[in-house]
Amino acid sequence: MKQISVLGLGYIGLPTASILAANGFQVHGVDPVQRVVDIVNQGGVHIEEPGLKTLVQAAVHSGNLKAFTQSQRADVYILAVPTPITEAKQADLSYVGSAARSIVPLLKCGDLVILESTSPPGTTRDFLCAILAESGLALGTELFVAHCPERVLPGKIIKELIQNTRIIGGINAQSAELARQIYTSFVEGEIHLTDATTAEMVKIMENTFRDVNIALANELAAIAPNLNINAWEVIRYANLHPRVNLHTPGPGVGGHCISVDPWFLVEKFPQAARIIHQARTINDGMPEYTYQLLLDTIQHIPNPKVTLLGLTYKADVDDVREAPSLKIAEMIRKNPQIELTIYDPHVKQADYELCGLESAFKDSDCILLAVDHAEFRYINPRQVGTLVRHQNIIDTRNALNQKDWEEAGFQYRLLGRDGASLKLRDPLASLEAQFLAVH
Ligand code: SAJ
Repeated sequence: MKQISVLGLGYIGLPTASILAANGFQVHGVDPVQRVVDIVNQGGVHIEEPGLKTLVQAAVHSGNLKAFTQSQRADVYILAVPTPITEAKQADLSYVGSAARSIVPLLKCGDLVILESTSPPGTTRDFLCAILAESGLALGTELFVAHCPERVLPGKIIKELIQNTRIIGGINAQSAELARQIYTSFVEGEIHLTDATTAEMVKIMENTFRDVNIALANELAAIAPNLNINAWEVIRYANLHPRVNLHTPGPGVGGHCISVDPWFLVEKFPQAARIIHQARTINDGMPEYTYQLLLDTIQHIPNPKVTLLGLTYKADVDDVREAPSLKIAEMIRKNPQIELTIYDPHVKQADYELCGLESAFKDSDCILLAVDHAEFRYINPRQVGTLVRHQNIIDTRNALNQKDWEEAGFQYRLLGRDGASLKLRDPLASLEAQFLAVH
């Protein structure tokens, strides 16, 4: 049985390492953070994801999964490290680079290296292979290399790791075939083989499709109030058509994937990637749009206190990376007139001081729901009504029952139906500004 090293024990690496261990492989999980390594070796988890704790516990107790801070010799190396973007919206491949360099001295003839991190097209063939070539092994005959992008949805990672279709792109056919042999051990979905650059592009286009579609929904959300109609209702009815799948508007697109990956194309192909760039700009402008909706709601209240519900990048996760609510909170904090309290039942550590539910509502003048956590649907509007100073609530995710809140005396405002005079960030103006800033 082959030994596998998984580099990076985050949202993708840890579940992947655990599933491989549960399927009988000897797995070394590698992460530079000692705390992460210690937690995993005790059978624990450092991130919130349904089912992950049980899986890690079983993998560690079986003796098949051990975590280390240093790269370990193996037969197969899976790189599952972050590929963020810089301030200038350029891909930061430094984590891929250092993970790859750390295994170069360990590589031997016949080994397989798989990159799972979402990467700009050409990364595997050009960037990764150039580093691995330092091993002296002939790529494609002595050392095999493939890109197998992760495609799982946070919140459903374990289920999707097993059930989703996988696309494996090799630097040659043999590399792809060897990678397939690893994934067939746990993937129940289909496995398709292609070249590495196509696999990279498939993954980026999946997330770009979603980003452009969300931008379209956000445009609709800005149009609908001017017609005195509800964007959410338009979406619901349009989606009854068999070939329409409009996404939903919101306070912005967060996370480490959809708000990042489309930039990989804009950076490489600024002239061609026009719609992609505009969609990014519209979605990046949504926290600002939401903040305007808030100001519009509280304009007549002196020294208002605002309660922000939700700090994570989406519902029912604990991940705050690129979260639109962080940006909204920042804008509120910069306004000396407004006092801010934040409540999020999923977030344990953050740069912001979080409150308990009751103290978050106490004397509030406006509640702003920025994340549709399941818990928020069970908040009792009548109880909240006794705590607040003014009964205003803004729902940016169409998550609450309007009737219940109105019956309890609240003024309920919905992003996509209210705020007729508000403007989206001008995509063309900022397109030009960003283009000049980057190039
Ligand atoms: N959002 C909207 N409207 C929508 C859908 C999402 O505003 O209709 C917002 C969310 O609130 C969130 C952001 O977009 O802020 C992204 O959330 P998401 O649930 O769409 O996606 P992620 O980032 O959690 O996971 C995506 C998934 N990609 C696709 O569905 C095409 C996942 O399958 C990928 O594996 C993951 O990116 C990744 O790692 O790349």
